[in-house]
Amino acid sequence: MYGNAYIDPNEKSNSITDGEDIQKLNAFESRISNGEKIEPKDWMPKEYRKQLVRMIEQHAHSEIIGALPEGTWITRAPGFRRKLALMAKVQDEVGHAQLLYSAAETLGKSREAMINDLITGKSKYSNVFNYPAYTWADACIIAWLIDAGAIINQVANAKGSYGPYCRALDRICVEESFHLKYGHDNVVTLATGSKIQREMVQAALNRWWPPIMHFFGPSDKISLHTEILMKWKVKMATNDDMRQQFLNMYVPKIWDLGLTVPDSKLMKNNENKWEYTEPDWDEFKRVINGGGPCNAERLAVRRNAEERGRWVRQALLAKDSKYLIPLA
Ligand code: FAQ
Repeated sequence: MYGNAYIDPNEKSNSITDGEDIQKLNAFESRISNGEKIEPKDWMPKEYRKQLVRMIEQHAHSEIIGALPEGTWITRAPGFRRKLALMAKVQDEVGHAQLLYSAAETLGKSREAMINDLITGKSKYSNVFNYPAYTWADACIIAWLIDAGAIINQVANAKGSYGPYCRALDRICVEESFHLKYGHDNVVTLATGSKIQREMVQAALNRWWPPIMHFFGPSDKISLHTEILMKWKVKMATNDDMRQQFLNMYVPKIWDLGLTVPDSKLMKNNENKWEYTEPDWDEFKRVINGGGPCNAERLAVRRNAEERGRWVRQALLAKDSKYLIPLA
């Protein structure tokens, strides 16, 4: 049903386009520079397929794992309206994972293989979801600023070259824009509330700032994949450009609320660029490789869900299932 077979990510190659048919490669690259979309059955270099599977799969994992820190606040959200809104948001995030797993499947890797790579710790997912949401304010900062970062990334990449990923991102961005408004409304409520509420939201912002700075990926100087992904229009902005865009859009909004950013070096320079303390990339590497405060807990939840849901998947796949037609 889908495109060619999945390419082994461990395969060794000297150059990323080694062994490719040069005419096909040129035609592929000129389609991309003309702004055409590449579709699952179209010819594509192995490396393009491999990079897309890696990136879309990590994105899908980030959405289902990303549902967990906020999910723990559904029962404790202040007031019925906020519970309903949070429940809808968390449900949306899981839905985004479904869209993204489907997009990745078009490249030939099965959903079972992806889930298996997640729960065995082989695949990565976004650094930010390996931190705890201690208070309601943490859940609000996630919904405002993490969603804001995600939108910056996704709006850019939705204009990229791979059709199924771009179409999934278009839909995701629409839903994320509601999340952003919901998160902003919650943060405004806390920042304009009592002294305790203001302190609580400031403390949450202080906790989340370093992971948010990491969220856009390592600086361009040390990023591994940016060059080829930009060339093939999978990524439409570099990690540093996305970080700058986020700072441009959200630092003024944070300051407007009377909150402070926990970085004494943060300022705009003469070239209208933000300067900031270089994020701690050792901490980033530790967290994305399984050593963050919540990695083990997050994967344990997914493993448990996988085991408990096995009978449902088996029942759905059983050939001789008899369906009961419910009485009216
Ligand atoms: N976390 O060479 P680069 C969301 C890894 S969705 C973990 O620069 P690249 C919705 C990277 O994979 C959030 N790992 O990589 C939501 C690579 O490792 P590898 C997710 C990271 O691909 C909101 C290595 O570092 N969004 O939040 C991270 O060119 C609220 C080298 O890095 C996406 O996935 C990171 N932050 O650029 C849900 C968007 N950054 O694979 C619930 C799609 C880098 O070689 C609540 N992805 N790494 O072992 C992308 O745009 C890109 O993959 C980047 C990284 C920009 C994330």
